Amino acid sequence: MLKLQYDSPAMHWTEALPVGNGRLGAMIFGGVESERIQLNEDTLWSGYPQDGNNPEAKEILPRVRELIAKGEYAEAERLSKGMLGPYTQSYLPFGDLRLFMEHGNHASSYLRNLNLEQGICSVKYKIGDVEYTREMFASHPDQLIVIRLQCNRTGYLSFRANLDSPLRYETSASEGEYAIQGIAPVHVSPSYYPTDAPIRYGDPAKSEALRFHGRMFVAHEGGEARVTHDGIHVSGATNATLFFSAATDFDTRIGMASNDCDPEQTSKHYLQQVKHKSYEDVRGLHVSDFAKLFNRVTLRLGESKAPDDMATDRRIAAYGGSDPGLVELLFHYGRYLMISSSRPGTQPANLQGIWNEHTRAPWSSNYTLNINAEMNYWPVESCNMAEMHEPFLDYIARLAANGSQTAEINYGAKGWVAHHNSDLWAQTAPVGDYGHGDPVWAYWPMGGVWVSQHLWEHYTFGRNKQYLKDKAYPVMKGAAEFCMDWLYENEDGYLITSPSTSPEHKFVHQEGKNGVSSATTMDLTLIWDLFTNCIEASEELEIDEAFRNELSAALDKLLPLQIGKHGQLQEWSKDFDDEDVHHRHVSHLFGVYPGRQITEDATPELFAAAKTSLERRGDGGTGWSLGWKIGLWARFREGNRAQQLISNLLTLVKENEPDNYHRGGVYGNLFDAHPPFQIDGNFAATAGIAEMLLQSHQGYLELLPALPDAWPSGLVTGLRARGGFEVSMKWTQGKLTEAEIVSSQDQTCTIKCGPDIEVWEDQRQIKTVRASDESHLFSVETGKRYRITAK
Ligand code: FUC
Repeated sequence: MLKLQYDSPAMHWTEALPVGNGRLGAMIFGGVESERIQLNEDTLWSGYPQDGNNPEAKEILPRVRELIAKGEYAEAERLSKGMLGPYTQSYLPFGDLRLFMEHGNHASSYLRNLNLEQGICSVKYKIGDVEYTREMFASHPDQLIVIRLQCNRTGYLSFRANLDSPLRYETSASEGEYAIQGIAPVHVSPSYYPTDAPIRYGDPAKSEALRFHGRMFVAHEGGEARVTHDGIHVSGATNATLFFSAATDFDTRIGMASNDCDPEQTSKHYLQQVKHKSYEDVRGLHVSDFAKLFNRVTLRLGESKAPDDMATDRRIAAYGGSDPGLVELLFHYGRYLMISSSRPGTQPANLQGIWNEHTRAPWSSNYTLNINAEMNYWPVESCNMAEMHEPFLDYIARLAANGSQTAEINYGAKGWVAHHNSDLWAQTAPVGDYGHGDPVWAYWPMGGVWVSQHLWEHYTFGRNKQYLKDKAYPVMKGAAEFCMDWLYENEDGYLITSPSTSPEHKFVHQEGKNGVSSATTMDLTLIWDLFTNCIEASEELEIDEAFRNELSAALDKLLPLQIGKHGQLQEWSKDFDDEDVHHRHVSHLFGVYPGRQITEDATPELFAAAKTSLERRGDGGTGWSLGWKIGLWARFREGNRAQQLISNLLTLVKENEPDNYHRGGVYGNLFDAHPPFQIDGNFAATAGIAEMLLQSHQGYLELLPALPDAWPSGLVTGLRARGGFEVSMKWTQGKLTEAEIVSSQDQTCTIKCGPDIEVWEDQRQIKTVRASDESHLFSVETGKRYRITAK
């Protein structure tokens, strides 16, 4: 069984176990006498829609560009602070559901686990000879968090359950239900912004802040239950089920609070729906919903020596690269977390997915667009969770709507722009409190360009033309239109961006260290990617020929990427030295992964230079940085190196370890540790492992491109590839033995893999392809299964 397991309750939040239905999240501690279930609702953020656009930006811009052209970077940087806007708002905790058990704390035979396939967290222990069990899950079909308590002796279950919150709230008891309601702050400052009044509440009568409401009731067998001002009291029962429901008044359709979304009514509605159902029915529905998604992909990477009952935190501590089962668990955990934090209609997974206990969470637990928000969604297409992508794709449309105003007001530009950070309100203005932030991170107008890659990837994996036409292409085109206005010709006739930063990393020049210059490699590769995707999209749709030609012409004039004095792919348009050669961001390697501009076939010199850059960066970095490097080494077809990065990520980080910008790992609950906790590294690891097994960014399927020696035999089923393919593979002694391919449409399929292969349709062999053949090409029909055997 795929599970995380422990033999004691969580002492810290990063040891607690997450469940979620995309909207509601819970972190379960598993305490014996007092249980804490920390709650989240994904629309509960501080603030309200505000105008952060800054018309002064366009006054300042020409002067900044001039200074950069003259090499006066320090002054350009100082001036560019005037182009900034407000910080984003913060993702908030909802509260805590607490259980106070009336059996004390002296337990034996304690076990706690999280079943990844079923999405159920269980706790089991004995008090004397009486065995107590708890099962907890977040049901997507019923939109509830469900807590089942049971004991194996009639009448021995007695407890109280209540709710509280770090936000302003009150509780009440009525109609046999216990409720909590409150209001979010109108403003929460980022944790890194020093201020005396970081959390501000508005006047509750007039505030535009979000209202929240949560409620629960109990169904029990035996004994009695009462609901009072201090919670739900159950005494002398044998089993009891608590159903918890919550909502805010955020209206997804309009992107703000609305009277049409009464959180009390919504919460009551979901509770009402479940009242006539049995626990078994609710559980059954949840398990079938969850397992259906989870079981789309299976993975076996070899035999593990870890004992079956070994606690997961100890297993992480013992990992030395020789426990492929733990890598399987890490892979599946990313899928588990995605299914639990991003469902159609919910908000996209933020820096912490949906799980956050802090009112001032690290980096506001927001959407950080210069890597982290995109990274969250790297595994969704390849790992067969395409519909989990939808919240992010919908959110990009909201960014595009706000971003067209920012483009107009800040830059007088067409199309739409987004910058470094965003939030529930889809802020598109730069952050930095109008001059507080350092432009090296706060000034980065490429957010819209990067997120647009996701619109295209969703199409290229799924091949739904209607989606491309109606949803993806118009937004991609808007991002490209902004770039067409933003790019300008330098004195050599090349198109460049300016001001331009390589996110968060400074360069060293004669007068010091700065972040702002022109035409960083990241800008150029992001724009190449967007323009190329727009060109291919407009060709597929047979529309917009004139615009397509403009984009092609612009691509031809983009400043070429350059190789620097160390043989590295230059990060900046001049061959500056790095502020920190081991810096966590590897932005200039976007064109290798997740982009597709730099490949061995198309650009061999740049590909080699990019590899040199990655060598120079080393194998360290924050959790998410390690995750990115897994995917990059996979693209370089260096399986052992990718495996080394997985091992580095599987370093146990203790809760009390301080924030670290150089070396990450995972916590006891396998959450990615920057540190602090940040979920993107989990998702990048899952995506990176898939990338080691299957690649499709070059117009063909490459089977097992980066298999490490540590996984000599194994199998994977259900991975997806661009072009609309689903692929399963088996290998032994490091070589493919068998594969199966299903296509979502009639087309030709091109395969690249080590050995000679035979292609079978049913029992009929349709083709033999030798490894030495130019193209491994065969025709496929929609929905048919093609078996490939290696010779
Ligand atoms: C960027 C990164 C940090 C962190 C933050 C959320 O600023 O450089 O490491 O991940 O985003």
